[in-house]
Amino acid sequence: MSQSLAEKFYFYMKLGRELEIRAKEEYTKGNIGGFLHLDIGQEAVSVGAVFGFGKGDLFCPYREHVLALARGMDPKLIMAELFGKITGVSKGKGGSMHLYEPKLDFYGGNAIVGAHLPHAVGAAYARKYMGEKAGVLAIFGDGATNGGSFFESINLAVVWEVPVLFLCENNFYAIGTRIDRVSAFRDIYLKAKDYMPALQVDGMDVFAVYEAVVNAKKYLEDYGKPYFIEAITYRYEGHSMADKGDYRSPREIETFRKKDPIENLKNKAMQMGWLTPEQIRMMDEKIAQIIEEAVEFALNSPEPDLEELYKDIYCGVCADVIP
Ligand SMILES: Cc1ncc(C[n+]2csc(CCOP(=O)(O)OP(=O)(O)O)c2C)c(N)n1
Repeated sequence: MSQSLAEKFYFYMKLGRELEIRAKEEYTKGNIGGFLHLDIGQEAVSVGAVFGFGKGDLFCPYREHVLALARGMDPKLIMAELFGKITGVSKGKGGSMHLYEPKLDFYGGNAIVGAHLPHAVGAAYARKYMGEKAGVLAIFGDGATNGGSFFESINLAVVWEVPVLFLCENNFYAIGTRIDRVSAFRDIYLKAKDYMPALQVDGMDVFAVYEAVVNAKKYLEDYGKPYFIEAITYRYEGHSMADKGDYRSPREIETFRKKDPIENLKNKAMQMGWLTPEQIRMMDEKIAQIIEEAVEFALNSPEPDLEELYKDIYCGVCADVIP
């Protein structure tokens, strides 16, 4: 069990990291424009959460590349979306913050901080109403927990008794603002503790995140009510490509780099005999090839036609009625 999980976790965390390292490079070459928020350092939360949750709808913030990969989105479609190409998962019209694939129950990528939390509550209400048990996973940053939509969402989730797992990635910063300057609570889970079961987990340890989410998912399924997890993590890069992140001390960054989630997993897996150096080498090779193919695919894909501007704006009946 631990062996196959370790393999899966390593593969997706490393794939996520390499995809983002390459995306950063392509951004500086001018092949990617607009916003680009990297998850580097936070991969254990994304991968542990998606695999721990299993079946169910996902509502994500704009830092969602690794979440999408773990959910099964094709790296080629992700890279093409970052490049703004028509072959991208959102036809090149969304970019980095708007990866979206209903076939994977992956409902974004949302650029507005905390805006997806009410969506998640609504979706969970609908699923429960239809007699489905799976529930909904809503992921967001610590900054989002200072906004009204967060408190409205946790409140309604309790009042309506809907199965949402609220998972906060606490990386201590909302852009350049450190948590203690804007939040009355440094431990974010305390904001939800009086509403629902709420706990804190080491977000640099993929097994810890996975286990916590598996337990939470069981609670959602058994009781049909919400649950809260705060994962303590860190982003190594700036908030986005426009931010160097130099408001943080080198010592602070170094402290978290020493807890690197991928290195830690690798060392633990080798110590425990779950993975051999040869298996890791083979996965690394495969990942390098996947990234290369994704970039080739994105580079060789066309941009959307101008008429695409008028498509995918209205849905269903409106699309037929409104020219
Ligand atoms: C409603 C809203 N207010 C402000 C912004 C500008 N903004 C973009 S990201 C961000 C910080 C959010 O921080 P956090 O929720 O901790 O997520 P992280 O970037 O750390 O993953 C802000 C304030 C926004 N996009 N939406």
